[in-house]
Amino acid sequence: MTQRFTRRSVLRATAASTGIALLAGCSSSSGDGSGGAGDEGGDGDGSSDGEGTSEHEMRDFGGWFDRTGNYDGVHDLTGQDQVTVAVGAAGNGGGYAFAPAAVQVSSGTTVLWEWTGNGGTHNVVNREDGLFESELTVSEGHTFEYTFEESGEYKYVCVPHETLGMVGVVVVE
Ligand SMILES: [Cu+2]
Repeated sequence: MTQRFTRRSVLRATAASTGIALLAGCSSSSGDGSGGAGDEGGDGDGSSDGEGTSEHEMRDFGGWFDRTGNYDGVHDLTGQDQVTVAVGAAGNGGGYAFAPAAVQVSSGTTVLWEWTGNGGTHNVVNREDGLFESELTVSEGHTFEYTFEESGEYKYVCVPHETLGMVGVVVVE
């Protein structure tokens, strides 16, 4: 069921364009099962250099991210009660990105979208299923949250900037 074997080559290609961080996680393959993911702490503001050993599987989602310049694979953030996604992160020609654009979480996880204040007015809209729709606002520090209970893939967009590639997905396992 897992598709891990494709990841290595994909990561290599990705690293060429996004730089550094991705290489760290994929070279050591011996099972050090303990604790890799606990990278809280030192959460400096704004910098978008990867989060250590996150796995970034480059899934296609039916072309969902074809216009999304900042899509860098699915960030595996499973096992956390809450996950934060920036709204108005740098990307797509300005502050027109969700970051990370794609996250994988465990069921029961609350995703918290937090506005950076950059890129103008944004919102977070799950149009496919109509499960959630945030306010349309520019306010830095504004937050919107939704708790995902059922497994599936939940695509969402920023309506004003969708055509620029400001879209995202939450994968719930
Ligand atoms: Cu937007």
